[in-house]
Amino acid sequence: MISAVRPKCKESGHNSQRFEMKIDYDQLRKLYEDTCCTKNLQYSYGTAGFRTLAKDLDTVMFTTGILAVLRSLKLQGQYVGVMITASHNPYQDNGVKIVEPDGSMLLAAWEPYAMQLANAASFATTFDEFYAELVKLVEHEKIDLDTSAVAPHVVVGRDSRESSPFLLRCLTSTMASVFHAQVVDLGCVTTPQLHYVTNLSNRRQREDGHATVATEQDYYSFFVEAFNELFTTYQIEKRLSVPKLFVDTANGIGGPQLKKLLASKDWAVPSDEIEIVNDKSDVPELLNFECGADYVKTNQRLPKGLSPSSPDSLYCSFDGDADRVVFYYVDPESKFHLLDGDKISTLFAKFLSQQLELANLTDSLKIGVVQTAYANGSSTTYIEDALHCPVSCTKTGVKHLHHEAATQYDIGIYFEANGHGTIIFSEKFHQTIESQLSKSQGNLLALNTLNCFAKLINQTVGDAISDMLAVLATLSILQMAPTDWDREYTDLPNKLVKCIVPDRSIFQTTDQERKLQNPAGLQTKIDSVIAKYPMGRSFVRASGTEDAVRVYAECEDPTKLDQFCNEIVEYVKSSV
Ligand code: NG1
Ligand code: ZN
Repeated sequence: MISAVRPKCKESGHNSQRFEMKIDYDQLRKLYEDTCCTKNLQYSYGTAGFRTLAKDLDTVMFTTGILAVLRSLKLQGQYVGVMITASHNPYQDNGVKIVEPDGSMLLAAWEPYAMQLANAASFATTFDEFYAELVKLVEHEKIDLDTSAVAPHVVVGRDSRESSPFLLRCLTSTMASVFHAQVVDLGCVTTPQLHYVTNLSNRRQREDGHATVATEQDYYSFFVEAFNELFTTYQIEKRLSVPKLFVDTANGIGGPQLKKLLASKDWAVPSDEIEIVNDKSDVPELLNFECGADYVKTNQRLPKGLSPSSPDSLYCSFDGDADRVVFYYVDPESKFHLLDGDKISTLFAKFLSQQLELANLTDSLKIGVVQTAYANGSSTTYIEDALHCPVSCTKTGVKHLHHEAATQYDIGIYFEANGHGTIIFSEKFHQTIESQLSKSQGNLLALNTLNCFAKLINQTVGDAISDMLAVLATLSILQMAPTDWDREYTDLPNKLVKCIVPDRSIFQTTDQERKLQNPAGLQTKIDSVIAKYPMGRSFVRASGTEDAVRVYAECEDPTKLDQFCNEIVEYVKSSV
């Protein structure tokens, strides 16, 4: 351990005299050689962390484990989270991402470190080349590796993939043995549960020096209580406004976790009102296969395992790690209607604006909706013109939306059209509501509703389970059927296609990804196509998670949509 200090990395040419790596060099070397089998692959830490074929992730897991420990040491030993998941990707894939102590995504300034360390291990011909990179990072961030004073703390979780237990061993191999980290393994959890537990563990430690780490059980208790409180506040009989909700859990981890929540002794809604389908999380190859949020959103049809029942029934689909949810229903003419992330954010915006108005707080608390360019144009018009709420547009990627929602609004509602989103309530929101309630001032029902609703939302990250409960509560309070929700506005016909190009990195954008700067001249051509289609809007950007360029198009006339989109695609193809 601290005894075997490596003498200043002589072989790697690293010549710092100031710095000593107080870790077991030989042990680290042995684990590196045993674990890092995948070599010469370039890794990039994108919006979703690292994500690729599971068989290629051993090296990345090893270095990400080290980085999580360093992040915790940098933050005085606070709990840092690590989630092993590839979300909606097929079962052969896997991935990993680091979570900050407050439950948000890894600080952007540390993403390059994640890549440097992974690529150093991937391309190094000797262990010392990798070690030199590690030393450089530790020095640069001035991290004290003397764990006798502060031990690093890490919370790890994984979704239901078959490859995850092996990858977990690669991830944690050095944590305790080399860095003396306290590692809490949550086992199989949803991504939002990992975020929630990481946040709660740190809050407990900070607020009352609580030595025990939070658990999955805390999550169930908290959200069930919040749901029940909201229903009690409203004195609604504990029945949903829809006769039945079918939940497609994509054969992922959302299935078993939702079942645990519904089995909580305090859960009061009759069990026959919610039915879970596609819950075979123990059959690896079924994960996200012809089901789940991504499948339903992309194909705009019912997933496997569901057939139309009554038009009053509501359906929803989670993705594989349950951080996204989309809703839908089928009308009496058997037509499928999608209620996606845009519809969820507009429902919440309508409900919360009403409550703010009832509580007479519209002047003191600012509510707003944050979207990306993928939001349907009709939703933006509806929020601005019908709800009179401000709308912000950010780049794709939850961290951008999250940041805007947290910094610009007291109630910042953000959702990507694909169903990933949440609501951030500011400190001022909590103080204002608390102060009004303590003085018993104003409309107590509205104040209590706002208070309870804020608890029902997982503010650390988009959460399929918590968002689903919040939608059910909102529909019940507003006494809305799925058709009423859908009727608030009508989506413009739209299309999203993938274009495979030799090098997607040449597609550089500006204006929150709505305009291309490069390839030169392409945007002018796109603009000339858009001008031909009434209510036309289109943009092109390189995907951050796939080796492709995405083309989005929407226009008034559904019969012209394919032609509109194809014209843009042709210009994209001819520009490379
Ligand atoms: P990319 O591949 O960068 O378009 C996709 C989604 C994002 C987000 C990330 C995962 C679309 C169009 N894009 O990003 O919204 O969910 O994956 O973090 O759905
Ligand atoms: Zn996901």
